[in-house]
Amino acid sequence: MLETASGLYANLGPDIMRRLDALALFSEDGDGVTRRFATREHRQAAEMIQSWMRDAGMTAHMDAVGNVIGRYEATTINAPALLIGSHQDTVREGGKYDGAMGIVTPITCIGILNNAGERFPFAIEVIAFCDEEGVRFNSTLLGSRAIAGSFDKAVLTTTDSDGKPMAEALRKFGVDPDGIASLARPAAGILGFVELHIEQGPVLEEENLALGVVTAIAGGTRMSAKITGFAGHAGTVPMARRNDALTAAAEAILAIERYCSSAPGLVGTVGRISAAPGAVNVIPGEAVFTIDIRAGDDAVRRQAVAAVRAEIETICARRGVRLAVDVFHESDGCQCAPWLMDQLEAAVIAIGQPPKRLMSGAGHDGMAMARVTDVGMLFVRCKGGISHHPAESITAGDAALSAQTLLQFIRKFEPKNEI
Ligand code: HGY
Ligand code: MN
Ligand code: MN
Repeated sequence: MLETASGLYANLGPDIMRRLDALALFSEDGDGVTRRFATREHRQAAEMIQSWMRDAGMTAHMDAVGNVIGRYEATTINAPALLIGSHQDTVREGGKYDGAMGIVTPITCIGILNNAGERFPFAIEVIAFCDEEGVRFNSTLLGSRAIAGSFDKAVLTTTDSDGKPMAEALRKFGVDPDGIASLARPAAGILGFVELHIEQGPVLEEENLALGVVTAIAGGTRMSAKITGFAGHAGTVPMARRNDALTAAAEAILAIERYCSSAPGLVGTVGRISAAPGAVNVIPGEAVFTIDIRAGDDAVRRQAVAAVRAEIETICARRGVRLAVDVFHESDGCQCAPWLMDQLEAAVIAIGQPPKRLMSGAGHDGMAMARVTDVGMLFVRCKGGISHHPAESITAGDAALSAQTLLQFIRKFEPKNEI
């Protein structure tokens, strides 16, 4: 790849877009991209990522949880590493860029550094995390938690929708879950973690900006609510005598929407619901739905979770149905490290883009990585702020700008403490 007088690399944007298109082919059927943890598609994507890493001058391997890790050596051996990465899994029928952008771009950047023979006093590791979305087993951040030393081995017994336990799925996938405990990285060998990600919101586009430096990642709570009523005949049970689990769930969902509209920065979503027995002429005896509540302020989120639970309890008691709530994920918000924000922002300015700081409403692997190292994030504009949808879209021009920023950041990177 050529560096022109203007400092731009010919084909940088199109090269990144081509790789993102290639990765998107590893998808289950349906619209958009569906690549779940420990599946054939995960394996195929991981192999392609490893081959790109090797082409870029890195050593590459898959670890015991299914992360792919590429290492670009420093000028000396055993130097500490700057970690850069994002996740290779997707939501169901998601887009091509959520996660993948933050894997493909750093690999492409390292290919450029390698071609130019540039090495640094620190190593660079690109990590393609195995599962950030938590689609298959409901537990998120699996890959980053393993590396940060907070992987809870109890999740290995959780099952997917086919009843397969995670440990068994991992063995079938070809990795050894007994090795996960030893993936935890000592903080001493890590200089920081940086993630490039699409914004997944409308702020940058509305302000006509390509790039933004993330200040903090909002925390989130995920719950499953099960309402048990009494199934019955849709034609014979009078309306006043029903214990309909689904109408109770409907009222609960509206209460969640109402409460979560009451504070700035607070959001609540019911993304999945099922009713049983599930027939046109049977009053639902059971309704199960998920609740996702997030806020930039952890105290606001905790208060919302408590208030929403209390309100649903009241609704269920009035309607004569039973409620059971299971909190299956809870993550506090995470502040990005000021020194990494400053260096990312300096890189944005150096490539001629205006500085902008914003917070992330979406969750990211940095939330887990913050336990072991300082975290920084760079957002790139996406069309209409659309994400978790097949219509997710970015431009090749913005991809090139984000890669140039990352290159600039790496070249000027100053660890917080002397190596
Ligand atoms: O759901 C999230 O915030 C992220 O996209 N995993
Ligand atoms: Mn996502
Ligand atoms: Mn993501």
